[in-house]
Amino acid sequence: MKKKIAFITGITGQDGSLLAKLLLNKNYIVHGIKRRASSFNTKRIDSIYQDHQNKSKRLILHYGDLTDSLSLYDLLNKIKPDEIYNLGAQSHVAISFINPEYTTNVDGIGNLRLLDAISKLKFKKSVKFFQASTSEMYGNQKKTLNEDSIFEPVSPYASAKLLAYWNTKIYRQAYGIFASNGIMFNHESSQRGENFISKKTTKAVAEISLGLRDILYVGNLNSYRDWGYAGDYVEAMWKIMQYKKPDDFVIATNKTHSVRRFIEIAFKRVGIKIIWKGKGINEVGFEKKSKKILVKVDKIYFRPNEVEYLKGNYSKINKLIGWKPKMTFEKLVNKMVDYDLKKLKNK
Ligand code: NAP
Ligand code: G4F
Repeated sequence: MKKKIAFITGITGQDGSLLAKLLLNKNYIVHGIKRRASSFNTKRIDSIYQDHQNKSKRLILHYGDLTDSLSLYDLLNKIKPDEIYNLGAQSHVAISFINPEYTTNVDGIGNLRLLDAISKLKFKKSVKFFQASTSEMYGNQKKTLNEDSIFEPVSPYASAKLLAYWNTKIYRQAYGIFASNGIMFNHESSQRGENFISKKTTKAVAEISLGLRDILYVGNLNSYRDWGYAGDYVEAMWKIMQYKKPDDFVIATNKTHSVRRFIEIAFKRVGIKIIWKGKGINEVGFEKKSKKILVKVDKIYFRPNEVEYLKGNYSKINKLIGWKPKMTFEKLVNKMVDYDLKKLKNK
């Protein structure tokens, strides 16, 4: 049987690397674009790298960028993929306030470049397209969110992603392209970027417990996120692409936890009980036993606009596709702390 061909943007990122592994296990041929960088940016996929000279290789990397229309079109035309997963993005919300134009170019127009390229391909009707949409598009509604909830983005990242979300729907309707949105709530893993709160916390907790660092500095302790496991979420992406028709699906856990709770659980894993004292930017977290201050708030990590509360409802994908998250929140935090501890101990 002919092997399926996938094309992944963002293959060097958290989700892209996990998805590439999933698809290789399913016997796909996987193509991905990596950005030119002055130092190697492929560490998340080094374990699955296959030599260019290997005739039967199933992982093929190309230099590419979501800001470069013609090269995207050329690659798609040559590779003729069955499935395209658009995971490439400037994915940090706080940084989108600092680099808004760039974020809009990559996250918003990047999606349009791909969709427009697909619409010009002879085989456009046989290609499937997945867009990595985000719960950030909902903004501040402080209620459980599903596919029928309205969107009220509050950051340049979220508005760029909303542009991509709508164009995915528009190209589906206008050209009959199989184009689906996964509206994903936060998902983490040991492979998460180090400036997101989950990885930043678990790495700092591991370092503090080994005496390699004194303090974890954070921003808003009181925001809530619906945190799931990235391994479960890439499974959902693949399932959405195998569904009989294109559609939009919330991918979430139906639960929400505060940043404060995340930090408490991470410290608990290394035997430290955190007690909070003070208010606002003067709040600190100290170890109950030693009274040592281990967590401090720094206003540099606050955003000009904050999404205070996110909680999704995954009923639709569960009912139509049979997906549900497997990993619990506490298990996820523990797994991330354990990974960071092991990595430091093996250094
Ligand atoms: P990530 O770890 O930040 O990975 C982003 C990927 O995009 C990296 O491979 C990055 O390349 C690549 N990229 C950045 N700019 C690019 C450009 N101009 N052209 C081509 N590629 C570019 O993000 P993630 O957590 O895996 O998330 C995957 C996708 O899901 C993103 O679109 C994100 O916005 C979306 N999403 C994520 C979550 C979440 O909680 N993780 C939730 C909802 C939606 P480098 O490695 O070279 O930087
Ligand atoms: O980990 P975060 O930076 O993730 P955020 O902003 O929720 O965005 C992530 O999830 C989105 C889906 O909802 C994705 F679309 C997006 O690409 C990304 O993957 O921040 C989580 C919360 C925020 O409320 C933030 O203000 O943690 C708060 N926070 C508190 N202190 C911090 C910090 N965030 C970061 N990054 N660093 C801090 O020191």
